Amino acid sequence: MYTLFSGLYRYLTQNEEYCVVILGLDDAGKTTYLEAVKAAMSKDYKRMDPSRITPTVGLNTGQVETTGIAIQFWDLGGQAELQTLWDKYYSECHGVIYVIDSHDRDRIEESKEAFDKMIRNELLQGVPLLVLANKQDLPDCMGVREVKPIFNQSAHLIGPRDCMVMPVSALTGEGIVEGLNWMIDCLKRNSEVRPPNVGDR
Ligand code: G3D
Ligand code: MG
Repeated sequence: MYTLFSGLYRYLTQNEEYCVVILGLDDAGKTTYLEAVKAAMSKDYKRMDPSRITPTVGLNTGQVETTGIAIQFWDLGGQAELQTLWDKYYSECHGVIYVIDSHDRDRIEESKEAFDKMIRNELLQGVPLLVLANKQDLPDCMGVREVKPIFNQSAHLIGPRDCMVMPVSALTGEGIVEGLNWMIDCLKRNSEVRPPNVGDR
C-alpha cells in the first residue's frame, strides 16, 4: 500500500522535463518560432510584437508544459561566430529543431552546411530532429517539396534517428502545433535512450 501511495505521490509531484535546442542560421526565425510555440501552448501568453524581436546573442530560453511534461527550449544565436557555441548544448538536449528560412534561396546552401556540421556531431546521435521550412506565408518561398531533397542529401548523416521536415510559419502560427506534437511523441519514444530530467513540480 505504501509503495502504491508513494508511487502516486511521486507521479503527482514530479515533473519530467525535456530540453530541446532550436538551431539554424541567423534570421531563420528561431526566436519568432519560440514565441509562436509559447503562444500556441498557453492561452494567457501575450506574444511579443515580432518587430521587437532583436537578433539573439547567446541564449534565449522558454518553457512550455503539456500532457504531463515540461519542455525547456534553448534558442541559440545563429551567426557564424555563435554557431561554435551550439555543441555546448548537445549532450544535454533531448531533441533538436532546425529552422530554415525557406524564402532565402541565397543562403540555403549555407544553412545546409551548418546543418551537416550539426548532425555529424556524435553527441546528437539518435536525438530526434525536426527540420522546419519556415516563412511559408511568404510568396515565392521554397515549399517542403523543394527543401526536403536538399536536406535529404544528408540522409547518410541523419541515419536512423527520427527526422521530419515540416512546413511552418512562425509569424502566422501555421504548422506550429503539428510540429510540436511530432517532437513530443519522439521525445517520449526516445526516453529510454535520453531520459528526461526529473524535478519537483
Ligand atoms: P532568428 O532568431 O533565427 O535570428 P528571428 O530570427 O526570429 O529574429 O526572425 C528574423 C526575421 O524573420 C524577423 O523579421 C522575423 O519577423 C522574420 N520571420 C520569422 N519567422 C517568420 C515567418 O514565418 N514569416 C515571415 N514572413 N517572417 C518571419 P525582421 O524584419 O524583424 O528582421
Ligand atoms: Mg533569434
